[in-house]
This record gives sequence, C-alpha cells and structure tokens, in this order.
Amino acid sequence: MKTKILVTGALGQIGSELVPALRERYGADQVVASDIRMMSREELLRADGPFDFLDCTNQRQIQEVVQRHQVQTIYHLVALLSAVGESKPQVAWDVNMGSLYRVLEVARVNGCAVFVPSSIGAFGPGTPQDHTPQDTIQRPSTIYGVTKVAGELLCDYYHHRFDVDARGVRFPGIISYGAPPGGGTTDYAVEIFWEAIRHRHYTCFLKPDTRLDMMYMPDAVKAAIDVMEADPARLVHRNSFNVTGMNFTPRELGAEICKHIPDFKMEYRIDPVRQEIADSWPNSLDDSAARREWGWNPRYDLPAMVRDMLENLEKKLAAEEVHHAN
Ligand code: AKB
Repeated sequence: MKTKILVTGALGQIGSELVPALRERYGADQVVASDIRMMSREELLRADGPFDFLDCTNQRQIQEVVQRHQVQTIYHLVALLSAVGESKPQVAWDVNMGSLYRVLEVARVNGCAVFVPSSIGAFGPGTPQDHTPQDTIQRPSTIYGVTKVAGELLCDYYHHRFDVDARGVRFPGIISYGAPPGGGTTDYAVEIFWEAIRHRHYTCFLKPDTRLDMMYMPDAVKAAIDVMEADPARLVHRNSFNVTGMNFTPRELGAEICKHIPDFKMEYRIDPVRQEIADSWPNSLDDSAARREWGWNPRYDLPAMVRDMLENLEKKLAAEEVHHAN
C-alpha cells in the first residue's frame, strides 16, 4: 500500500482505532487524521500525529489536504449510519454520496488509492438471508443501504474507468470499547456492555432472536489494512468484500455476558424502525471470497470478544471514575 495516508471521519468509532493502528504500522507522521469535528482537549493530548479539520463535502478542502500532505491513500470513513440515515434521508444522501464522489474525484486527480467501507446494509429483504453470497441481489430498503450499493458501484466505476485503486469491505456490526458508534442498527451490541457493567441491566431495542453478523474492532481494523495491502493480481472483487467475525442474537449475546456477570438481566423494548432495518439485513454472510482473495481470517469469536470487551471496558470505566474524582 502507498503509505502516506489520509483518514476521513477519523474521530468516529472505526477511525479512532484505525488511525493508531495505521500509525503503529507505517509511522505516526505518515497518517493524517481528519474530521469535521475538532478534537477535544483529551483527544489532542492523546494524538500522536497530524490532524486536519476536513469537511468532505467540500472538494477544494479535500484537494488542499491531499496536496499539502502528499497523500497517496485515503481511508474514507465519513458516513451517516442506518438508523440516523432513516431519520434524515436527504442529509444521508448528501453526506454519504456527496463526500464519496468528491473523495474519488480527488483520488482520480492525485492518483490516490481509496478504502471505502460498505456494510451488511447494502443488502435488503430480497437478498438470500443465510450465508449471503458475495455476488447476489442488492436491493436495500434504507437510504443508508442505497448509498452503500451506489458507493460500491461508484468505486468499481472509478477503478474501471479511471484506474483508481478503490477497495472496500462490507462490515457487519462493529463492537468496540473506544469511541461509541452513533445512529446504527447494530449499536445495541456495543451499548449492552456499558449497561451490563454499570447497571447489570440492558433494555434492548431489537427482538431477542434478531440474528446478525458482527465483528470485534481489532478484526475490523485488520480487515481495513489487509484488503488495502492485498496483491491486486489476486483480487477478483474489489468493492466490496463480505467479511464477518461472528454471528449472534441479542439473547445469545446476553447469555454470553451472563457467564461473566451472573446477575446481568435483559429486557426488550422494540424500536420498530431499527427492527425493520435489522429484519431486512442478512442473518449471516458468506465471506469466502475475502478469505480466498486476500487471506481474510478473523481472530475473535463471540466468547473471545465478550471476554476482551468486559476486561477492557471495566478498566476504561474505572480509569474514567478516577479521572472525574480528581
Ligand atoms: C449500522 O448499524 O448502521 C452499521 C452497519 C451495520 O453498517 N453498524
């Protein structure tokens, strides 16, 4: 991979963990973090490399940052997620498609490679629900999904038409203890850990048997790096590869947490909007194309993820309490 890297949406759930991983791998100065939000004092203190304010719907700003830092690869993480997208579809289109189009244009002019995350949201009610194949029906029913399918196609177009090295993966729900996700349908699988540790109780907005694929953040970061480092000669697909780490329902996740916190209790108050979105997504993905074409091999299953999440989140919350007490 060309290693002068720009990450957009760097302060979000994925960006805040991808940036440190890229910096560790390629060098702190090689990775420019950017976001439309300015960093807080704590974030500034923790930052160990360059940061730029960047509104990705403004092509001139992207061009200026890419030129100033001589960027060769762009990780474009800016996007509104599925549930928040449904509450403001026009904004979701403007942000998700407007920013992607402008990033691809800047990449075309400057010869950059581009990573773009797609999602299980790129599938819809007409897609085969179990072991969803790499190449299949994609007729999503959310604006988020529409932008993800259109984004996959646009990335392929820029590759065929302009030789832009655009690659991506279809992420399932991502679980992490760093920056929280915002406005996703799979967010329950993150919130549940905070509530389990703090209150021994979680009210879930999806039905107990809603089965979805998920992935622990270290595997998501690994996927984003590995697909960009993959030998292009081996890639039959590009935008975007099915990837998955594990598969569970809210009930199964709750039962796994109970093994560590025996008095943990769950109840259910269904959010009809997010339930309908989840029901339109696959139960499980077939990620064999990613395994075959670039060696995708996740490290965390459900028990390993739950153990690691609880251990690290307990430490993080304890450290925050000490910090607030001082
Ligand atoms: C969401 O729930 O919207 C995202 C996703 C699966 O793309 N986490």
